[in-house]
This record gives sequence, structure tokens and C-alpha cells, in this order.
Amino acid sequence: MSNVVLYEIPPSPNNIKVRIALNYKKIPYERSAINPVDRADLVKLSGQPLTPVLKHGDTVMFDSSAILRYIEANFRQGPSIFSTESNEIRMIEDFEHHGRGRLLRPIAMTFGEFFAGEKNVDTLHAASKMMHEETERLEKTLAGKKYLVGEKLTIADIVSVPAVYYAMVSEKEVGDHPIKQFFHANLHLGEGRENVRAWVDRVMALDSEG
Ligand SMILES: N[C@@H](CCC(=O)N[C@@H](CS)C(=O)NCC(=O)O)C(=O)O
Repeated sequence: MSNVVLYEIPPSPNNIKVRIALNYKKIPYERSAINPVDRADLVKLSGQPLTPVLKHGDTVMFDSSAILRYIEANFRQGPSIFSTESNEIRMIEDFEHHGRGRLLRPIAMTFGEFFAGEKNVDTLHAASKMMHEETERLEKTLAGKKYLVGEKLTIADIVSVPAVYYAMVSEKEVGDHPIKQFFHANLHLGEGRENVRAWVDRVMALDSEG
């Protein structure tokens, strides 16, 4: 078994973040898919039931943001995903707070409706509206820039992109994947988000399939 193992539910946004970071830093790793209805092994391994979980040798980490920091601190080879400048660190943390909070809310609402027996159209519309509003600042920040903070990919992009990606799943990506079909049909980013769309495509190119 590899020295680094990612325990994941492949399509979920928090897992995408970790794959992007590992791929970007060219860290070899093995993927282990978790059965979403049986978390016993994951709890035994990490003390809690959510993915992603990263195992590196004997060290086990959970929570995507903690894992991203662990990767940065312990794999010094390859490009940095953080910063040495305190003003940039504050900006990264600010985008991260947004990416884990308000930006993720429409994704949670749409997942909620996916699993609901009777779909609430108002909730789905509200989710699209919120995603459009919450990406306005990102659109402005990305004008003439490839990444949110500084000139290179950071945790700010890695945390934000997987959430926005779910509001722009294309028809050719849905295949026979019920969750992607549902997001393609119901969660929309809206007009005037060209910079955001290009940025999501750029960063998602680092993912290794969900
Ligand atoms: N704060 C955690 C959240 C982890 C999380 O919510 N994971 C989801 C997948 S994206 C999960 O395992 N959900 C299963 C469940 O809620 O039962 C992180 O950032 O890693």
C-alpha cells in the first residue's frame, strides 16, 4: 500500500480539494472509496465518519482544510499552496472562510433536495440565486487574474472551486451519474461569470475524476 492513502467519497467537494492539492504537488497516493452507508471503518481509522481522511504513514488526518495544511507543511517538495506573506495568508483564510461557509450553502441546499422525496423548487431557485450572488466577489477578484490570491494556486482557490464546479456541471459530464444530473438540471451559476468559469475549469483540470 502507498505511503499516502486518501479515503474518499469520490464526487464530494471536500474530497476534490484534497485530490487537487495532491495532484498539484505531484504527491503519489492511493485512493480508497468509502461506502457512504457504512462509516464504521472510517470511524475506527479517524475517530469521525466524514470524508476526506488522509493517512500518511502512521499519521491520520481528517477535515479538508486541516489536510490541506498538513500537505503543505509535510510535503515541502513541489509548489506551495499557501503563502509566506502575512497579508496573503489573511486573504487566503478569508476566501477559505467564505468557501467553507456561504459558498457551500447552495451546494448543501441542492444536495438536500436531491435526497428529499418531494423536491422544493423554491429552495432550488434560492440555491442558484445564492450561488450567483456569492460568486460576484470572485468574478471581480479574478478580473485579469488566474487565481484569487497572488499569482499562483493557493488554498483559497482549492477550497472555493469544487463548490462552484457543482453549479456548472456540463451536459457531457453528467453521464449516468444521478448527482451530477441533478446539479446540471437544477443549480446554475448564471450570466456574467466568465472569469469564474475559466478559473473553475483551470483548477478542476488538476482533479483526477470524481
Ligand atoms: N469539514 C469537513 C466536512 C466533511 C464532509 O462534510 N464530508 C462529506 C463529504 S463532502 C461527508 O462525508 N458527508 C457524509 C455525511 O454527512 O454523512 C471537511 O471539510 O472535510
